Amino acid sequence: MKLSMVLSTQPASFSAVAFKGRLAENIAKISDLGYDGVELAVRDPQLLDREELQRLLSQHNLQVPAIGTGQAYGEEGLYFTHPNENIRRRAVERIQSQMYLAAELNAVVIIGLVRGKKSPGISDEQVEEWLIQALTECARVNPDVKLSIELINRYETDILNTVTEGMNFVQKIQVANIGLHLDTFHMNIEEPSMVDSIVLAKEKLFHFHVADSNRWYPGAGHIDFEQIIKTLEKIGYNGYVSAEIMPLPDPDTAAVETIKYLRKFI
Ligand code: LER
Ligand code: MN
Repeated sequence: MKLSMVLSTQPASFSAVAFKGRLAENIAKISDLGYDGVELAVRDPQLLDREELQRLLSQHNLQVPAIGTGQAYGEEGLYFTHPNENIRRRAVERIQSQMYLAAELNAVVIIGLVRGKKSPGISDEQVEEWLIQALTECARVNPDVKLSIELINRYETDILNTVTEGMNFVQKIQVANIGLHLDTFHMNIEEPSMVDSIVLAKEKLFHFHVADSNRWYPGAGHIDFEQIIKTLEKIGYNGYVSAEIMPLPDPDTAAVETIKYLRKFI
């Protein structure tokens, strides 16, 4: 297992990201602190200078385990289950564009808030149909790029909150490159047992976010990370554990404390 830190490639309103913008400076910092990778939160791949990004990554010897895509929803209102067909189409195209970037970086594409939420007057069956249609259209673009559906707490979305719901969903659609993504912050709200949930996800677990119960750096709240890391080892998870945390008390302290704490177990 390896450790990464989330970096937003540009300023964004989502709060649980320690580092935003200033790519050269932040990539150097994340590498110097001893992280193996940098997870990138990207609103639109078209806005990125990919050559410069690749240069910085190889200069600082960092991998990109995953690309976060939630800003398309948060900043632009694009999502898979929007009642407007044009918006659903633009959301699919945006994720397909993220998949081309992910193929270059060997990264997983995170399906978080871009799945959307239920709208008044739209049946649950319709929502599920739009979601499956969008996901399968994306998955087909490149079967080698994994799409990881993040289980997100009820206060942020009303579609797929728990690992049980996530497993039922991925088993129903049976697409090899569509799996799950867990985040300890959300699990702390939704899951009866984090250990049981990780075991349930097993080989469908494509990516893993950590934050403590208060969304501060691991060690600042009451989540038992030693047990979580042991369980990830037990199921044979060999991907990244990626810190998606608030920049508190300040970004540098949050990043230093995260790695100091997690290196006890990883
Ligand atoms: C994104 O990874 C996440 O965890 C969500 O809280 C986005 O709002
Ligand atoms: Mn997350």
